[in-house]
Amino acid sequence: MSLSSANVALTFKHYKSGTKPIWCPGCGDFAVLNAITKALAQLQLPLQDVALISGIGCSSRIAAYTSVYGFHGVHGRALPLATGLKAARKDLTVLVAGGDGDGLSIGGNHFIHACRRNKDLTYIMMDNEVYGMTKGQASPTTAPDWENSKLTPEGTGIRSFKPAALALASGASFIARGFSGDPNGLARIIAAAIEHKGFAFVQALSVCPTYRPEHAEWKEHVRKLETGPTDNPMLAIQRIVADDGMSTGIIYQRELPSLVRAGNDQSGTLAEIESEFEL
Ligand SMILES: Cc1ncc(C[n+]2csc(CCOP(=O)(O)OP(=O)(O)O)c2C)c(N)n1
Ligand code: SF4
Repeated sequence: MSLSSANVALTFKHYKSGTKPIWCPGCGDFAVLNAITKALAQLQLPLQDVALISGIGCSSRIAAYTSVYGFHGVHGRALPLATGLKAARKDLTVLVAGGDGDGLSIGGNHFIHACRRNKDLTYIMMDNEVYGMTKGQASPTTAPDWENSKLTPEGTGIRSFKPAALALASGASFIARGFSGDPNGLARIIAAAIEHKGFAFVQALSVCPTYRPEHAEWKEHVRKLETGPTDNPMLAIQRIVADDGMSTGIIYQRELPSLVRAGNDQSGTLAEIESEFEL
């Protein structure tokens, strides 16, 4: 019997697997894990109705730390895995999580197309502006003047992506930003993202004390957005470009069509899906 059907109120602890995370002390990913599990508890989603798909990176380990269905995939391929799962199992709430490297370097092409397809997925990008797992290389969100003495001694000299702008230009229908230093605020954003029908993108600023210790300063700069969400893309892009990337809240939310062809309900029982592959 599932916990929910036994009428037990689920707390965030029910959504944790009990496996101890091996993240470094102070890693922002602990707070993102708390925010995701709090959001699931807020929505009282039955454990067996949720799946969390991730790629590879420190942040992508998160799938193992929750008790919902999980798939720790390959680097940069979390979104196509999740898209396939959602196509086959429309009834599941599908969350996707990973790092800025996973989602914007090797997985960048999948990111823009996932936004465009607008499938009902919640994508949480844990943005620490660095490749943590492989020991501190610059990522697509690293500022051009970040001097990593060993690898990029004079900075990359390459302009960084603004993930929210990229998501908007690519067609995402929900765009928000949260911060590991405010797990309750991040949980509320993730809950709203899950409830949104369509592709919801949440950029979770997540500190990496090991390779970006200067991000301890983020807590001085992060602030709440002064405005509520808009459904006007022109207004949204103006707000995103005018901002320094440190404002948190829901930036943009709009109802947009999803990639599901009319009359082609892609869901089905396992037996029905299996029968499609019978020779
Ligand atoms: C195909 C492939 N290429 C490269 C790697 C090496 N690799 C593992 S994690 C990673 C980047 C991790 O950075 P990010 O996604 O930002 O996550 P973080 O570790 O910072 O949470 C890379 C390049 C890999 N595992 N597979
Ligand atoms: S290297 Fe950075 S991102 Fe990876 S676990 Fe340590 S603090 Fe977290």
